[in-house]
Amino acid sequence: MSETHPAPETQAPENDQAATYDIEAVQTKWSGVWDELEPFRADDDSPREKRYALTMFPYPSGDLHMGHAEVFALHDVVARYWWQRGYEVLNPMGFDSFGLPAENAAIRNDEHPDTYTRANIATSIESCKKYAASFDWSRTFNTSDPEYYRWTQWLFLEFFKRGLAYRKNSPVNWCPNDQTVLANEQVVGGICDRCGAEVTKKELTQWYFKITDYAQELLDGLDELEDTWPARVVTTQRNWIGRSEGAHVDFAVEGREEPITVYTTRPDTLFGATFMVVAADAALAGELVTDEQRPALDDYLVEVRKETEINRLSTDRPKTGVFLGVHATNPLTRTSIPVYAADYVLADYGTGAIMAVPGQDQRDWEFAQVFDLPVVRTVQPPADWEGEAFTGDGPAINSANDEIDLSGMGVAEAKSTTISYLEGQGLGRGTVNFRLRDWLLSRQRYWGAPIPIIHCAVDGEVPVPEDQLPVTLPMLRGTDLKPKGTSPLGGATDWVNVSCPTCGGPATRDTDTMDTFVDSSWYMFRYCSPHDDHQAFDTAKVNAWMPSNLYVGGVEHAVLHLLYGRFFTKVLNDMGLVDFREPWSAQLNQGFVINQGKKMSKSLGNGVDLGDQVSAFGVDAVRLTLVFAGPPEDDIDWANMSPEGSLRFLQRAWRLSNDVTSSPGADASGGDLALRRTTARTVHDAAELVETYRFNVMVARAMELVNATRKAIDSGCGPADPAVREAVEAVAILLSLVAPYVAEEMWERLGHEPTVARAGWPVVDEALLVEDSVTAVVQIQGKVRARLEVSPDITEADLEAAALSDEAVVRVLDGRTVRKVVVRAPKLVSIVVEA
Ligand code: ANZ
Repeated sequence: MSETHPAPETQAPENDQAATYDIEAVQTKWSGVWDELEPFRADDDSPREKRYALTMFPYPSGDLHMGHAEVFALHDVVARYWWQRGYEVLNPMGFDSFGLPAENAAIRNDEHPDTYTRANIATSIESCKKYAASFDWSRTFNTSDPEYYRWTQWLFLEFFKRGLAYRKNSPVNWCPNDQTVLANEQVVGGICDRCGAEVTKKELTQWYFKITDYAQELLDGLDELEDTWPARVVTTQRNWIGRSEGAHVDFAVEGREEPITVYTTRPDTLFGATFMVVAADAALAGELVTDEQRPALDDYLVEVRKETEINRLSTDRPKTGVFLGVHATNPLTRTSIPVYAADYVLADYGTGAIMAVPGQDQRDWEFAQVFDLPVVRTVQPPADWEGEAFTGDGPAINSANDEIDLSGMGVAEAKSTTISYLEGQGLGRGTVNFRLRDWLLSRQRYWGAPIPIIHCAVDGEVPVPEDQLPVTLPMLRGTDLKPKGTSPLGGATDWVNVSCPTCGGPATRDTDTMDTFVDSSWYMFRYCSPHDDHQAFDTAKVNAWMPSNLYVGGVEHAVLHLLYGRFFTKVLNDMGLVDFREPWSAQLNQGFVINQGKKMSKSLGNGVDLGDQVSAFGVDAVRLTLVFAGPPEDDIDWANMSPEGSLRFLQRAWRLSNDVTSSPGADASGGDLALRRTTARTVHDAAELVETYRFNVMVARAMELVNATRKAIDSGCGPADPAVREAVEAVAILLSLVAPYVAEEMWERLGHEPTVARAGWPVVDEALLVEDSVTAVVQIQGKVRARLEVSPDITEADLEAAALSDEAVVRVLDGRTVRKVVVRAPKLVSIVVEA
């Protein structure tokens, strides 16, 4: 690709410092050339080593914005660098095209969501191409295409067959605005993360993926990602999975056969359990309550159902609850303790019931104050302790009976002693608990992949036979799609009513659709064989390309998408369909593009339009500005950026390519040594800087090289020196990672065939990296008196001699007697003289 041909005749006049290139003309010219050459088409059969550069595919909500511009520019540095280093690079792009915005737009405009989706996708692709993102467009797809969601449905059925997709009735998160259920991951602080409405609870039968089966493994897998994933993503996932170690303890209930089992992380405090609390909305509360107390519980439940989870767990709310009319027995103190129902215990965590230890748990303490219940401390607080519940470590007190004595033990020892005792007595057992819940995947909305299940009165939940996939969406549009609490698909009766695949009797289709996070949990596999119509993906190809070597995207996906994709990968590995268990080896999170210190928003009127920026400064200058702004993880305040300055730099770099007068292929070995060293050092460091994601520093170094080359042309070796050509070619290749249009233009002016994107990384002559002199400092009485240029391997004796014979040193010594000379070759000579 880098064969040479004579330099074009259209060169600008030498040293014409005012010459500039025509941005529009350059962009149009090279877009056409790249369309023809397709330099970024990934070849499955290439003998080169493979690299997979993945960036999170967008939701097609309109045209590209500054956020896309940033992430694509950063991501492209790495993808293009890998090509230059000789890898075969898979860098695909597609669209996560199911979801609510298209559906809401369809209702507004009385059209089909597909119309809106397709129009946006076409605009986005055109903009991506103009933006010169190095995606392989031959592999693109949309998750809303039946050719794609056919396989989403197939995967759902595979999960179903393995017991990993199931239906259950339970209280779920309900968004009253979007009229659909939400996964726990989609509720942030009690608020719907899509529309901002307050989320309530509703009792519904819904589909779940059994992600909890993989809780421990999802946690363990993080260990191997620790060095290559952003620390905050790893920590967020760990916390979300939320492993805790504790015990299940059984409390016998007076007048009832089954005990109440609680989950506790503090079995050591069991002697201090003076009452019990059951989640008011757990089935257990209804089972335990006496007839006398039932009306009180029912009244209370009405209040509880209005509360968000976040409020229920908050520590600074007055405690409320209802006595259930029953008592249980503390298995260690053997005393009778009352059982309450309250909202601060959640129905779907642990067992939905707790032993309350007011001496050691603040919420229990507060509850005990309201209901006037006894407090028994079981851990001795420090002497100066003035607080309420003491949650720290300390010696156990009040913790003995005739069989077990914890007195004086610290928390850890008391825990394990208690667990052994309970296990021996059959009263409890040590256990591990996870905060992670199963993934609620069904949605009561139209624009998603239909759940491929048929409900039959005789055969129950029957999978749609594989040869009948995909179950395509029935044609609904406009107001038919209005949310009404149940899925709009229910209204398409012709579509809903089918015969049972097993018995042939009357049956109905499941009318829910899958959460869009199901679509995006496996898209990275599909890119490896995107048009395969026999299978979801080709295992051999996936194993050849994956795991992906870098995943670039927003930190907002730390839990949802990144956890679900990891879960899918583990299941697919268990199915024998992929030979790895983590899909993304390394990850980079970009910051936000903000303006005037604030998030861009319509209401603040501080939005920056990408199209306007590109029109004013060109694609290259916008990309360069975004990459040069700072470390990729940091936010970029556009108000502080200077795309004008970026453009000026690019023009300066371009002018260099006009000045070179040596021929392509000229031997640089006899060229100006200083410039050759600068070029070699820059290229060498640039590689390391890209590999460690310090792209901004790489750009700064390219800028320095441009300045050094300009100096060499104007006042040093002149434009004919082959070292100048070597430097300018290096500049073009470095710029090809960031500013592809101007880099291509330079490359052509330097007499090469397109494309610079595949020219290959410049070969660095290692000898040029060796410094041939270092500066040695000579001090007399601690004061620097001279600097000597010496060889890096000078001996101590030679360095001492050189220092003592230096003119400035001789002058300062002025004949005084030297008492001591300390030599640290090659950098320092320190001379001490008689006072
Ligand atoms: C007694 C105890 C004493 C507790 C003590 C804590 C401190 P993590 O670490 O988050 O797993 N708990 C158990 N199930 C609950 C539920 N469904 N709703 C609300 N709280 C629940 O928390 C486990 C602790 O949270 C358990 O340990 C239990 O209170 C409470 F000094 O048991 B503990």
